[in-house]
Amino acid sequence: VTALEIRDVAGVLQDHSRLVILSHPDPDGDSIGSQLALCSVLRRLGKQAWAVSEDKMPAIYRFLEGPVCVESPMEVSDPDLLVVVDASNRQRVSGLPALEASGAEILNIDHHRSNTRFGRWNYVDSEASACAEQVYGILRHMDVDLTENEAACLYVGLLTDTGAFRFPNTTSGCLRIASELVNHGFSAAEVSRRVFWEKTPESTRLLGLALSALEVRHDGQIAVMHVSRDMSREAGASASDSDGFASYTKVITGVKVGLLFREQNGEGVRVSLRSDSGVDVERVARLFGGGGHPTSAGCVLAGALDDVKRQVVGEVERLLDEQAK
Ligand SMILES: [Mn+2]
Repeated sequence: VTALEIRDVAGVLQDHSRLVILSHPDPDGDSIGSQLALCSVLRRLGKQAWAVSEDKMPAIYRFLEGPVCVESPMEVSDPDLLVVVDASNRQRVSGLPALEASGAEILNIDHHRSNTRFGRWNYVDSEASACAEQVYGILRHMDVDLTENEAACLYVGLLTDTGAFRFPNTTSGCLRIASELVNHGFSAAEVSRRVFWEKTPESTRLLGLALSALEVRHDGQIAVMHVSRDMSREAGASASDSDGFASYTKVITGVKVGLLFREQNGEGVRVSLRSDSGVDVERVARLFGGGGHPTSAGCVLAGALDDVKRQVVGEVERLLDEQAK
């Protein structure tokens, strides 16, 4: 296991010729943007490269595909390097089991504080606002001129991981990189609109149902929102129609922790936790086998919606009470 400096990452990439880029399940803007941009650049450098996932690409990010698409691990043959982006541990890598038999080693590029350094080489920087920021830095070191599409991919990574430049990880470094990316020709306004303000009618109807059932608890410090299977059915919505709802739990004045509970189509309840800096909700997510960042984390629990709510709200109350002491 080797910890890499940014300049060494470029060397590892250059030393290999058949590279697979993987990331976490439930793809998001940062995982997809980092995968597609890196894959596209590596191909332009004359390498064989694949961006791979076993998970479905959310429709809102499909406009980033074109030069490169996210493929199934089955499409890959004989890789010599597995590049994992934006995943904190080996269990959080979609498609990895299918590729590990190749014997190819792992290069781990990530910005989660909880990263387990699971690669042969590890470039972990928890100060980076998004994995896309790390990828941008690596490509700068390689003196790569980005295409418009590659720049848009990395911009989407920054945009989504900072909640449209609202979260505490919105640093001057991140904004400087965003500015440099916008110089490559894509429209920042158009990208924001596609990612955040283009909802299906079903999604909008579902948001209305979820907002009318929102509750504020614990002296106004915890907001609890849920999306039940019944609500989804009533709105005619699909699973991805509730993506992004978690942000709405944090808009109420005085709320320190926002929680979104989504009943899955299969088993279990998906929980999204949001907070201001100072309240580390990743600790709660980790108690339930999940993870993420201090102000934005998630986990999936087995059990009925009400039971899951009770368990998670209980732990958040404990955390807030502990901090109030
Ligand atoms: Mn990320």
